[in-house]
Amino acid sequence: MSIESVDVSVTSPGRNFVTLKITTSDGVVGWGDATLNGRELAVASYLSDHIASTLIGRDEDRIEDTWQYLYRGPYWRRGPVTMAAIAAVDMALWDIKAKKAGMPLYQLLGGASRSGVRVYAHASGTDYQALANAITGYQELGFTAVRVQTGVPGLGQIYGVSAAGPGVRYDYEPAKRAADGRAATAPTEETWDTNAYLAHMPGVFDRIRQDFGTDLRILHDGHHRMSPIEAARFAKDIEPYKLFWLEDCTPGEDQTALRLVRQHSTTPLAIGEVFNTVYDYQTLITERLIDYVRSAVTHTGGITAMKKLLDFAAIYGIRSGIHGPTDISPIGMAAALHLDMAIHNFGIQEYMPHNEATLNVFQTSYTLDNGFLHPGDEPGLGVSLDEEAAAGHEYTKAYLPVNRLIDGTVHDW
Ligand code: EZ4
Ligand code: CO
Repeated sequence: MSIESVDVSVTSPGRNFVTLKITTSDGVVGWGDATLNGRELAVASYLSDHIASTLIGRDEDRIEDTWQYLYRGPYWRRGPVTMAAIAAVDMALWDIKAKKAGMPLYQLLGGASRSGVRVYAHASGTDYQALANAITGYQELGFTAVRVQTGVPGLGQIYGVSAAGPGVRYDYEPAKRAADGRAATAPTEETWDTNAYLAHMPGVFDRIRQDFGTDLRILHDGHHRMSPIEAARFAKDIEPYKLFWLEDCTPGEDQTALRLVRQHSTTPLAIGEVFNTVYDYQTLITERLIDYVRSAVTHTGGITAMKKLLDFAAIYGIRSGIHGPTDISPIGMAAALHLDMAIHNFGIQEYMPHNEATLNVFQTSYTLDNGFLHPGDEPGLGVSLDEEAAAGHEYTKAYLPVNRLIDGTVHDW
């Protein structure tokens, strides 16, 4: 049998998603996620203009060969656009193979290493009380791990903090359309002050430990905003609060920055949501500078590449913490859950529930039970796109924000 058609669709049920559909000559359909937040059409074009025709007639069973063909073949390698496109093809081919085998994908990856996947939820609030209410709400739902982000006095809207009031938990969406809901023409801009942040956050973690005790797994995301020495001091300052991890404390390109942080602190470190190949981790893993790999399956070349990356990390005692924000479609989320089930060195999985409109467009079979997700036992990934429903949501350009320091200097967002 062979690949008969390759179709790319872009839909926007509240936010944009790029989906790849591969159909074989005997009618088996595989789905892949190629969503790259704020740069969706670049990946859609890479797939439809450059990749699709090269796949027609290929043997759908040759997943490794197809991966190498798309990675090594075109000469130009790596980068988020290329690797998201390869990821979508890879996911779709694994979906097809598992459907043909009549098994959920995690069975083909070695079978279940656990009964469910522990997830962390996103608790945020513009002030401490709103944050504490959100944490309590998640605990009541059965979650055992939360990422905590809060407003910083003197700053306005910042990354990771829901603009809505207390009680609303599931609504953080950084990619912004225009105020009237139509296509944006440029990113919004936010203001940042690292000194204010560094002064404020340790007290927040202190209050959380006082109010919620030692059992709660606390995660926090620094969104690449600290210099190496700032991050080292921060990681040391928050050591008493025993975080599960500190994420993205320094800019992602600078692997050796984390040597300095490591020298000064035992706060566990996670990084990698903007990475796209194992080479972004080479120094980090071999020098044991991190504790968790944060890549998204969608942005790091798919299941084939992620399995190798996580096996490599396992040799160094490093665990998974796969990226799972709402800009990963339910297809990319399912791919993550099958890997999470199968690998030995699973750490934790990020989980931000998709909105109702998204879940009307994508049919999912994963389930949430008391803070643990399970990918379900349908053959394949267990997720599909309702193409008719998807066609009702036209692509609407949205951008991630741009970030500036108080004096106007462009800073990492
Ligand atoms: O800002 O996915 O840990 N999660 C995050 C995310 C990212 C978005 C960017 O598209 O930092 O919320
Ligand atoms: Co992050």
